[in-house]
Amino acid sequence: MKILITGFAPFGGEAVNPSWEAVSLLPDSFYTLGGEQAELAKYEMPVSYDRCGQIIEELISREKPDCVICVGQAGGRMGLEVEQIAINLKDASSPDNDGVACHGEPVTEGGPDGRFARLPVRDMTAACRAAGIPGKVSFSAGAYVCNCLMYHVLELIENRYPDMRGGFIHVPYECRQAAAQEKQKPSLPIGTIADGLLACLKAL
Ligand code: PCA
Repeated sequence: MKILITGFAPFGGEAVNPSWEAVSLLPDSFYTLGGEQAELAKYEMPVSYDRCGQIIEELISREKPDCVICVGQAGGRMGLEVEQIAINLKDASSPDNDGVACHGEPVTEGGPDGRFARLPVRDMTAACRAAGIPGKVSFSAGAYVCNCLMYHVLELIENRYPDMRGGFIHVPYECRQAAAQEKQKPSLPIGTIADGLLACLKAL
């Protein structure tokens, strides 16, 4: 099985994004819990509403993966969160890294309001917790660029790649980011975030 996995570039004034840092620590190849060999193709995504859809489309057509897992930072969350749903909405107080701000626009004009992950979200979070790392299913990926990318992936699955699986995992701050803030925020060491991601992937 080939898995296309992406993390995001830093945004919002942060020096690092734990999603990309953790993805880059993952092994290139491993065995799933079912004994299947999995190969990873890793890419860093820009934090851009307008470009993320086209880039993931190009990556999918180049890599021809069996599964697409996009990973992003969700500062303030306690553990890894496997997203159940992407919504057809772009709405956030902060602009993206291209300076684009969205306040209530759809990801895709005329698209369905929501699209469910094409992943075993419960098995993945259970595997994460079994590895000793906090994880849960989340019912909101927000309405910023992560949700936008997840919506695009699920739209591509529905319209062009019906046999492909795909979805999104949010990760918390890594410890250095939390340590830089005076107000206490939950965080995990970057190696632990990577271990949690690998546990999730092994449940595919
Ligand atoms: N997190 C943001 C966008 C990029 C990232 O890592 C989000 O949750 O939308």
